[in-house]
Amino acid sequence: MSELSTSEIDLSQLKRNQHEHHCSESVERWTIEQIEALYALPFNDLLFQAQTVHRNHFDANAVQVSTLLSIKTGGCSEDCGYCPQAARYHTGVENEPLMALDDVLQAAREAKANGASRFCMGAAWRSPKQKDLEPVLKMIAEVKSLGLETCATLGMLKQGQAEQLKQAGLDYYNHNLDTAPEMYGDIISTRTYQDRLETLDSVREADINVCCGGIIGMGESRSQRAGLIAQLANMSRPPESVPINLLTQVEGTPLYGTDELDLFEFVRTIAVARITMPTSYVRLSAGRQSMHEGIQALCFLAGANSIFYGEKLLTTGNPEADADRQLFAKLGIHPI
Ligand code: SAM
Ligand code: DTB
Ligand code: SF4
Repeated sequence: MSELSTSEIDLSQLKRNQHEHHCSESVERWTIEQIEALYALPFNDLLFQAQTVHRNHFDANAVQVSTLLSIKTGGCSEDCGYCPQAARYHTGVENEPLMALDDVLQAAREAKANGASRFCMGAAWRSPKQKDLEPVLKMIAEVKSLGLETCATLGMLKQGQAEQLKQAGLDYYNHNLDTAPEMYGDIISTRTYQDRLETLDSVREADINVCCGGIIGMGESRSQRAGLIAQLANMSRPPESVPINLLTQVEGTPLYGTDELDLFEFVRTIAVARITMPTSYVRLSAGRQSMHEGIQALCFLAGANSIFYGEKLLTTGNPEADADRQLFAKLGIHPI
């Protein structure tokens, strides 16, 4: 049990934390104990705090809308225990070549016509080879010229690659920490937490916005969920975009069959991310297909203000665009 009483995690504490954030690069803004104390609040108190923080920084009825496209699917050499695209697991996902530029642009035009403001291109690579990066740079430049924000998630970056992506017009790079440091080795063995932090540093140094979050529902403890949030919130600059994914269990992956997370715990995680990262967009990411509209509405109340929009994530399903339009209309949410 945490020794902090919940009254210590009040809004004045939050304000102090935010102040420190602007004054120092090295302050540990959030301890795991403080984050656990947020998790332990009565649900309504937690949501009230999160919504209050949210309203101080954002339009409470605006949700950013991104569309994902898997530009290179399957056949990945890594062993991420959640991922249907790892070649070593038998999930039915085939190894496909990099998509042709015209097909990517067609998908981007459709995403824009459907109301997306950002187009995220994902590739099942450990790290892009230079010969693979060249055509992706072209895709980024062309997608950008359609008037969309661009995002890419291509794995670890080597020296100089982030700069090339920036030059091509990349607005955001997605690279997730996925879980708390002490849980990480149980999920992935083919690259380290430190590798991930180094890629994130290169992205920052190249002046590309950072999109970084994780997955919950992988069998972690609440304290480990708090550990992931602490890693993100204590970055010298927290990520501009924080995707919170609920594990989508895919048959054939090692994490298939993990006990399902209580969805109120998912909502709590969104609220805790919102409170600890007040100026970041918090994205309600994978897993929406297994969430009733009521749970999604609670996530928006808890401060989620971004979603993936369109029938598919990378290889798994996402709610129909029509269903999302209706949900937004019912909640009076406008897409941005
Ligand atoms: N290969 C690159 C990498 O790993 O950085 C980019 C694509 S990878 C699929 C992007 C992220 O998707 C992962 O870091 C993970 O957080 C998320 N993801 C993958 N499979 C998932 C699943 N089954 N459920 C939830 N999130 C998942
Ligand atoms: C992120 O955090 N979630 C997205 C995106 N970044 C690339 C991916 C979710 C993938 C879900 C499993 C799949 O569709 O393959
Ligand atoms: Fe490969 Fe990325 Fe999937 Fe890991 S998450 S197996 S690196 S595609």
